[in-house]
Amino acid sequence: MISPDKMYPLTAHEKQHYAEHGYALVKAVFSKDEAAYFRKEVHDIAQRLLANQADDVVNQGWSSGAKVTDLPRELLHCHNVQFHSSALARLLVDPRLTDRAADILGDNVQLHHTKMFIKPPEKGAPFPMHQDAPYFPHENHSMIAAIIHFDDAPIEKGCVRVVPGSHRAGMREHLSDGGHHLPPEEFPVADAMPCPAEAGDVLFFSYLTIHGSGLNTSQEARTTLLVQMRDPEDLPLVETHVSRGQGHMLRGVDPLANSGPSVPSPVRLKAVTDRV
Ligand SMILES: O=C(O)CCC(=O)C(=O)O
Repeated sequence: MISPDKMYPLTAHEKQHYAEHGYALVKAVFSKDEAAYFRKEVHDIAQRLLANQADDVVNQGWSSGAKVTDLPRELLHCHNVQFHSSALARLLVDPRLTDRAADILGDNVQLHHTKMFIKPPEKGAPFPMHQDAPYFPHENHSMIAAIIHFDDAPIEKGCVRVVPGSHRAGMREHLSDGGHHLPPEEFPVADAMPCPAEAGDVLFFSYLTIHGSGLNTSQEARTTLLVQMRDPEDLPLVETHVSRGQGHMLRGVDPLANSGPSVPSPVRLKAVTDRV
């Protein structure tokens, strides 16, 4: 049933934990069966992109992964997954996700961007510790990430790690060689608090919370979808990190929306192949 009511709030403990530590791991937001379904959708996207030889689907986790390890590393990723799969589009407006997001950032929840990550077995690329804020700074710092886990992410799979309470100290100076990151010797990934999760769990955290992740050394892939969301009245300080689907309302309304022409979506031209 579609309803304006908030049906899936955070618990009082989760809210208090988020306020104090800048993150909350919410267990079993989605069922194991749903997680398996979404996992397949994500892996299918990766396979289609690889078959299409799409740019940058598979990389080394950008050059910043080298700040964490010298070992071989690989990451499959894709932004804007809701344009690839209707299952993932539906997931973005699911009240089990958006009601909880609303408990953190306010009743109106607007999409900033999505990105899927598959950290392959044995060499799944790590992320050095960083805040997301330097990538897309906003006036009121309402921005949050929700990392939806589609398979289990124990420590050995390179689960996300956080520095609890770090959101309270505001935006920090970052190094920007190979993506924004904090000095690895000052903020080693191994010293951060691991957030091991199971398929169906969602990790919410502020874009000011320092986070990163280790190498996946296990025999299984780690599959996640990151959904970055904001209060639509919280405006960006710089025009950067603009993506397809940005501004889509996931819950509530956009009080600042105007009636101007919509931004045209990219033209899709059929590739000329040798099928003539
Ligand atoms: O999924 C991960 O391992 C970390 C991702 C991350 O830190 C980011 O995308 O900002």
